This record gives sequence, C-alpha cells and structure tokens, in this order.
Amino acid sequence: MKTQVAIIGGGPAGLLLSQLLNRAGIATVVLERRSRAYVLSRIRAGVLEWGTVEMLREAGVGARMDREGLVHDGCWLSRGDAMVRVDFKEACGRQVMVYGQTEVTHDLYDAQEAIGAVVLHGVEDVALHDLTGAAYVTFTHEGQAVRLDCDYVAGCDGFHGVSRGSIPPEVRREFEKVYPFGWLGVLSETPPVDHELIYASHERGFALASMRNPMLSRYYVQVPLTDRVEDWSDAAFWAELKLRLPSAVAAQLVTGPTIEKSIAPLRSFVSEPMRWGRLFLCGDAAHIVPPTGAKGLNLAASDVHYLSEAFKRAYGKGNTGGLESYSADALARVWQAMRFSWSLTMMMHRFPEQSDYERRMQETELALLERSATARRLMAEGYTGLPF
Ligand code: FAS
Ligand code: PHB
Repeated sequence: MKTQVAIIGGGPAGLLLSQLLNRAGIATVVLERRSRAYVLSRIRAGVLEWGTVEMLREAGVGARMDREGLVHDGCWLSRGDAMVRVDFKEACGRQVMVYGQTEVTHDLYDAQEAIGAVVLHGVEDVALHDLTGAAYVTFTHEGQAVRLDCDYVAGCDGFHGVSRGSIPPEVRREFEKVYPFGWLGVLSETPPVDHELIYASHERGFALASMRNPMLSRYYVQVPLTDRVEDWSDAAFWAELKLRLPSAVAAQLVTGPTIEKSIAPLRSFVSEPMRWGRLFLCGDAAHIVPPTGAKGLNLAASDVHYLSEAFKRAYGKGNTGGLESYSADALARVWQAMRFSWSLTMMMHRFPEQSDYERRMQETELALLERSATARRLMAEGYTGLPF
C-alpha cells in the first residue's frame, strides 16, 4: 500500500487528523488495533474547549454536537458547603461545550465513512521503519502481512501505542508525575444534579458532578489506588458522593442504577520531542493529563490543529516550516494545559500525606477564587483553553 500520511490509531486524534487532511485533499490510511465498536465503548472525556468545537465544525462533524451538546458559561468549585462559581463568559468571553468523547468519536467515524477515508480495524503488529529515511509501516491485517509506504507517520496511538517507543530512548526526554489516587467514575440515567459542573473538594476527598445530557449523569469520586471497581456498590458510591458534595446540592441528587463504573489512575506525563524524522506524535501518544482540567481530549485536538495546518502548508505550498516547528508549537500549548491540570488537581484533591499547612493553602486558593476576578479569569482561561 502507499499513502501520503500513515496514521497509527483510530481514536479522536487519529480520526480528526484523517478527517481534516482528507478534506484538504491529502491521502491518509488510519490503522486501528481495536474494532470500531470497542473504540466507541470507551467512556472518557466530557468537556470540549471552544477551540475544539470550532475544529470539529471546520472538519464537517459539528452538526450533532451543535444539536445535542450543552453550551456552558461557567462551572462551580466547592469545599464543604462553600461554593464559588467561575463565569467563563464574564471572565474571558469564552464558553465550553459538554459533549462526550464517545459522541465525538462516533461523529468522526461516520464522517470518515461518508468521505470514503481508509480506516483499517483489527490491525496487529504495527511497526514503524526508517523514520529518518524513506519511512514505511508494516502490520498484519486479516491474516495478511502488509507494507504501507508513506511520506509521513502520525503517531496517534495513545499512551500504550508503539509510536512513542519508535523514537530512540536517547532522543526522548520524559517528564512524569503520578498522583497517589484514582477517579472512580459512573454513568447513570438520571438527571444531572446541577445544570453546570461542580468540582468538589472535601476532607474525605475530591468529587465531580458532570453530565452527558439532561438524562445522563457522569459522577466521579477520588479513591485510593488500591481500590477496585468491585469494592464499590452503587449504594456506597452514592453515599460517598453525597458526603463530598455541598449539602444543599447533595439533597437534590437523583440516584439510580449505574450503567458504567470504572477507575482511572491519574498522572501527568510529557514525552519530548513530539517529532522525530518523519514521525509526528499527537495526543495521548505524547502526553497524559489528570482529567481534573478536562484537557486530555482537548490537547489531542490541539496537536491535530498544529499538525494538520503543517501538513496543509507542506503539501499545498511546499513549505515545511510548520513541520519543522510542530514539536515546539504543540509543546508550548501542551505545557500550559499541563500546568492548569496539575494546579487544579493539587488544589482540589486530598493527598494522603499532606500537612495542615498544605490543606490551609488549598482552602486559601479557593478563597482567592471567590475574592479575585483576576484569579477567576486565570481559571476561566485555563479551563476554556488558551488560543491556538
Ligand atoms: P486514544 O487512546 O483515545 O486513542 C488511541 C487509539 O490507538 C486507540 O483507539 C487504540 O486502540 C489505538 N492503538 C493503540 N496502540 C495501537 C497499535 N499498536 N496499533 C494500532 N492502533 C493502536 N480526558 C478528558 O479530557 N476528560 C476525561 O474525563 C477523561 N477521562 C479518561 C478516562 C480514561 C480511563 C482514559 C484512559 C482517558 C481519559 N481521558 C479523559 C483522556 C482521553 O480522553 C484522551 O485524552 C483521549 O482519548 C486522547 O485521544 P487519542 O490521543 O486519540 O488517544
Ligand atoms: C466528564 O464529564 O467526564 C468530565 C468532565 C470534566 C472533567 C473530567 C471529566 O474535568
């Protein structure tokens, strides 16, 4: 096989890149290990920065999002019964869209099918070759060994993919912080407890009240890393969530059977550079953020913004400047999102070893948000996403 850009991974990053490049007349082949159904079964992000919203519209996949998505002007942060609202629109003139990653991926798959993009599922043994020369990819598909010659490779295969590891260890520099807790998340077909998100810090630990639509709620509670999903009955989850939400909010909580329950560990991770020869890393293949700042999916879109623009310049105008500066351009925005996600995680969670002084600092951070329009603006800019 031969193509212009080989894309490893059919998650949000790979599919969005494929959609944008094909609409610009650039040929791609997407190689995805799992089935489409498996990819769509994963419950992940829920909040889109406005830059991501505009990219999806530009990619021709914004129609259902605009019909079914929920535009939010702000969110709440609480500590015990104290609540502070951050009004994004008032603070920085921007909003966010609540629309699940599952739906985004669904829309991307449908759009890719409609334009006849090449997306291969059930691909195995992907290997990247000669990345500083005439790059090519080998893989197995439907029992056949295949070689795919290409001009470039986009590594969109997530944290556990093969792309990052194809960059020699002596070239790579990795930065990591692992948090001493995870998030237990549930989906329930119940009305959300509030029409906006509530990030709750509490002596017992962090909790988050989110949603997917007016009859589908998404809730999380911070749990020790040793906890397993089977340790948590629905009743235990609802009881713990109520203890951590402000009491006036907890009194409004509509509980019900959970239809999904999972535990995700929290880490901050960046691998530099995001380019090596003809390989360009995008999304979770290059970086991981704790979900506190709702940045994971949005950073994947951010990388795709820079890389798709760079490919368009290279193929359209013969100008490879964007490809040369891709790693620096993408990382500048990645590190800003890393800082935001890390700072919100440090502010809102209960750390096992933290001192009374550190807990006071957390309380004071929240009090500063209440007192200072400047602090709220910084929070609003970080949450709604800095301009590309
Ligand atoms: P993805 O991991 O989504 O996609 C990579 C794709 O590559 C996968 O489909 C995989 O099957 C495929 N692949 C891997 N190895 C391959 C190989 N060798 N060959 C071929 N294909 C291969 N973000 C938020 O903003 N908010 C959240 O609440 C949130 N919750 C999360 C919960 C969990 C459990 C996880 C794991 C992540 C969560 N995230 C969240 C982050 C998540 O949304 C990612 O940022 C987002 O999926 C990134 O998209 P991609 O970079 O496309 O990576
Ligand atoms: C979600 O709805 O899944 C969600 C929302 C905001 C976050 C994390 C997860 O910060």
